[in-house]
Amino acid sequence: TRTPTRDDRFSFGLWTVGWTGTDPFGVPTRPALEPWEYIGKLAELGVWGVTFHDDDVIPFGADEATRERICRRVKEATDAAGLVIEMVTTNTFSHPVFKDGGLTSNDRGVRRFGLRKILRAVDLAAEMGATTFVMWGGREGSEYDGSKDVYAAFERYKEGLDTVASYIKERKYDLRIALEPKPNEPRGDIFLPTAGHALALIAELEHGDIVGLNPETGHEQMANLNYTHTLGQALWAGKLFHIDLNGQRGLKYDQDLAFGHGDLISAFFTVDLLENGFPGYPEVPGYTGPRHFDYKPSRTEHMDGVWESARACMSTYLMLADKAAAFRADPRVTEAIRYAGVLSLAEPTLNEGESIADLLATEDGFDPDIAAERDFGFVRLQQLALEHLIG
Ligand code: 3MF
Ligand code: MG
Ligand code: MG
Ligand code: MG
Repeated sequence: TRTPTRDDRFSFGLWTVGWTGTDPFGVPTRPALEPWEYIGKLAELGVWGVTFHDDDVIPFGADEATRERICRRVKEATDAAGLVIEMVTTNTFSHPVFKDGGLTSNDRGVRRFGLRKILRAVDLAAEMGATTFVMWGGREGSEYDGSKDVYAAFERYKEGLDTVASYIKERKYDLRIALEPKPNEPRGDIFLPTAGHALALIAELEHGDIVGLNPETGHEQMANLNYTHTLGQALWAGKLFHIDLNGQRGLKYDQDLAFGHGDLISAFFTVDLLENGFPGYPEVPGYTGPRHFDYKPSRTEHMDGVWESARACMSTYLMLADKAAAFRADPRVTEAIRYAGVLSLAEPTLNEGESIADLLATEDGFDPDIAAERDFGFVRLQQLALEHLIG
């Protein structure tokens, strides 16, 4: 197995390795370390960057002096370790004040407080040199339909996002917002349950040009969706600003397993897309951002197991990248892809300059019954992928 290096651009949320094992049914199973201890250890593992929520490093409600002191210490630690702080985000879900949301709470005072907290985190992100500002609205939603005016909620979501985006522009920060969709948990239903919902909201924004997506493997899979398709559509839309890689086994609570420990075939094609882009469009730049992990080291593990699991995320990614490269280079795969017609999907359906009338007038000698006899060989292609994956 390859050892990760900075060139692989792996990054981890401090809240991932920093998770002490608290869940709705149990207390912590591991100690909490200081932010700089995680930073040093991650650097040793070959990680390139770290990310965090404001509250992961600055205690909620800390005074200005404490905030300053901690921020300086975190920045010094990452600089000393040679790590990049590539993304910073806000926590608008832990404190009870956010129990009905931050930007879409029914309580206007809470919304104003939430917006101030987010704007301050934007300043923090810029100060730390981050280029992405993720917004996961985990408490934006409801349990009961009668409790929320959905029209108003989207008005307020739009107002909030446009306020944050216009602040970034006004301050001339080199920052882009990445919305993180999730269908449920902790709310019964969360607004922006899928990447598609988030793209639809972005299209309605005034400052949507600097707003994109941060799709998480498990979040899409919790909605029974195909994560690789989500990444593909986000890339096509020019909106794949950031990613949260992890593992999820089917329709359950948010498992946040190590990357690859959920649906392995899906993980293979996720890595294939991230590393090799679209087969029919070699000129289209694929994803160039950080390979960011958002997972939870299972609460059964000691601290050693925490580092083991962080290493597992990276090494699985690298193994899959090698296998995807071998898959793409295999002449049998090239032939199966040709046979399957994968590349011909890149050809426009209309001829250049052809009018709709021309299309309607020609039959091209096309016989649907003959075309219906075509074999695509998709199963053979998939089996070749599997051979590369586990063979
Ligand atoms: C929850 C998440 C969040 C977000 C985080 C970063 C706590 O399911 O995935 O992690 O990723 O807020 O934006
Ligand atoms: Mg998550
Ligand atoms: Mg998750
Ligand atoms: Mg996430």
